[in-house]
Amino acid sequence: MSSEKQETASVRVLGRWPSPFVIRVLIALGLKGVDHELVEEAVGNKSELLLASNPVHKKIPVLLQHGRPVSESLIIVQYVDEAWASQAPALLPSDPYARAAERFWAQYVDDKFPTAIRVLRGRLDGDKDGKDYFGGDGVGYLDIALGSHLGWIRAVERIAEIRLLDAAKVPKLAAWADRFCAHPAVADAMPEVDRFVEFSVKNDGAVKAASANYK
Ligand SMILES: N[C@@H](CCC(=O)N[C@@H](CS)C(=O)NCC(=O)O)C(=O)O
Repeated sequence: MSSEKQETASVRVLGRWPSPFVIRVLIALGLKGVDHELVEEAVGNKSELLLASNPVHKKIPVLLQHGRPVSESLIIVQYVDEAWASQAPALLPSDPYARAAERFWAQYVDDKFPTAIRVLRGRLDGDKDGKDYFGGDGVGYLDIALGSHLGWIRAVERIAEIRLLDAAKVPKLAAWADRFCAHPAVADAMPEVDRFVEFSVKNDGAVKAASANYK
């Protein structure tokens, strides 16, 4: 086994598949081509490993590399970018100012969803360069922060029979969402909409919670 292989074989993510925060981490690892294992946490019964790995927040996701834990999804995505810096693509720009701006908007997504969608939609509409992604020509940090919610957004659209990303009303955002979800690394990491819908039916509260977030 090459040293690179040993390096990547030892990455585990403590999580649960429906969590957008977990999906973020899986997308980042997929983009970097890092072998990893998703260790599913049981609902309502936090594992000893989770409690020991993230004793402050006790939340998923946690990334474990050689047993060393990294918590908080946005911090994990940045960690993945830096720990596998030699593997393309870069998720954050190299320029410190541009990096700060990406991190600012990603944090805004977490703090002010869904206002953030409206603000970022405006950014896409005002983009004269016609870039494919917030990160430029490829999927980047901010794309991952926002795009990780698309599975749930689409499930809510289907269940509640509403259009949240209507191509007639928000063509650039809708096109971005389609492009993002079709990206091979995203498609691998993002569960099918049907799975979210099925999960919602089985867990009555899930879709109500998701609708409140996304509407
Ligand atoms: N800010 C955290 C949010 C993570 C989060 O909210 N995780 C939820 C699942 S989606 C969780 O672990 N909840 C269990 C709990 O709050 O005890 C991140 O970005 O990683």
